[in-house]
Amino acid sequence: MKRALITGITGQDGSYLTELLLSKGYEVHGIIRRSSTFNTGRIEHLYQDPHDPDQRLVLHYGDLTDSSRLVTLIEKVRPDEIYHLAAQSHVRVSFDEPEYTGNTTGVGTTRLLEAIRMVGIDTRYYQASSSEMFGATPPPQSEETPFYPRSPYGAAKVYGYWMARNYREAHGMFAVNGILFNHESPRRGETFVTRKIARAAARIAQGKEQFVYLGNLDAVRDWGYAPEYVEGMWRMLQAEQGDDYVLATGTATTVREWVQYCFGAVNLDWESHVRFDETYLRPTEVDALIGDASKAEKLLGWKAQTMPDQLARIMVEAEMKDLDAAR
Ligand code: NAP
Ligand code: F7E
Repeated sequence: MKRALITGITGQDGSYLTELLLSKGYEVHGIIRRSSTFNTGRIEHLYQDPHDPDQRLVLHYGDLTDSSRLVTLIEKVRPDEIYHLAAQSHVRVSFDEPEYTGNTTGVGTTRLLEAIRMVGIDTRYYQASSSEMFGATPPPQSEETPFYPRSPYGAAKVYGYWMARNYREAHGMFAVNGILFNHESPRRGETFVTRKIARAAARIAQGKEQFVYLGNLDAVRDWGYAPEYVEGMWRMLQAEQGDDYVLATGTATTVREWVQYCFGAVNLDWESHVRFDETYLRPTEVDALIGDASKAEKLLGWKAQTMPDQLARIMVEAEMKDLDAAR
């Protein structure tokens, strides 16, 4: 039985990846942060009693800022595959907390890579790199596009990208960079723009709120569906050698168009409900991200299936269902 270790198992991608790996027969180990309230909501449906002799999902406390814990965990679990997904992943927040973002999203990667090297296991490593690394470089963006990050988050991810590549080149590690464009789902954090808007459209349709406050409506993003992207991560680690791949839909959607899709799904006129709040502007914005995923299609047989208009509908319907269930 293959054994995987996932950092960031409680996040959007961690939860879908855990479902995928369990369905493939893996034993899955996940690192969770100690917190005073439960942070395991996204994987609650997968929880297995530690007393179950057939337990295949095991959770361990740990943190990206704690090197010695990463060493003891790698030593204990000795995974065949490591998916490094944990990060302070919010771009706007990274301007408020640049040092913390650098420490977790950037140096946290080095701590993990170094823990693997110190323990000396032969494992395959996935680095959650991001289209935010391209930043100001105009689209379309591929594996060959130069990086020009526009936030502390983007800069931290560029550092993590090069550390993963360096461990591949310097130490012969099977290390992969998945350069993923925005991917969304009903499990997306509530403060990312797609979920925020889908949630607001549903709540406004049900009379729970009247307005949603947003920043820049002109930004262009390439929004795909998260469950398809975790399949791509897995495929990257099954390849013959470690490499770097872009995953994206190749489509361009503005925030304004996303608003139109979501409000359209509940038959509302968006202009009556959307208000501007400068709090949501960023000191430096990434104007346009549109990915070219042809390498992943050619080498991994991966292609995005769900396009942004369908995705908006999926997310609004999920919000409506949750509101109905809570009644
Ligand atoms: P997410 O929902 O924000 O999840 C982040 C995960 O990291 C959570 O499990 C979080 O734990 C954990 N974490 C944060 N700080 C930590 C720390 N100091 N120690 C240990 N764990 C920590 O992110 P996501 O959307 O699933 O994305 C997964 C990865 O892909 C991230 O690295 C993100 O930067 C990257 N990425 C995402 C996208 C996207 O569009 N979603 C695109 C490109 C790259 P808690 O649950 O306790 O907060
Ligand atoms: O913003 C604009 C905002 O926060 C998208 C992360 O997963 O994807 C994500 O980063 C756009 C930006 O995602 C609001 O200015 C307008 O242009 O949903 P977001 P992001 O910054 O693209 C990348 C690939 C990652 O790697 C990151 O981890 O929407 N925008 N008004 C707003 N954004 C937010 N959050 N809230 C607003 O009210």
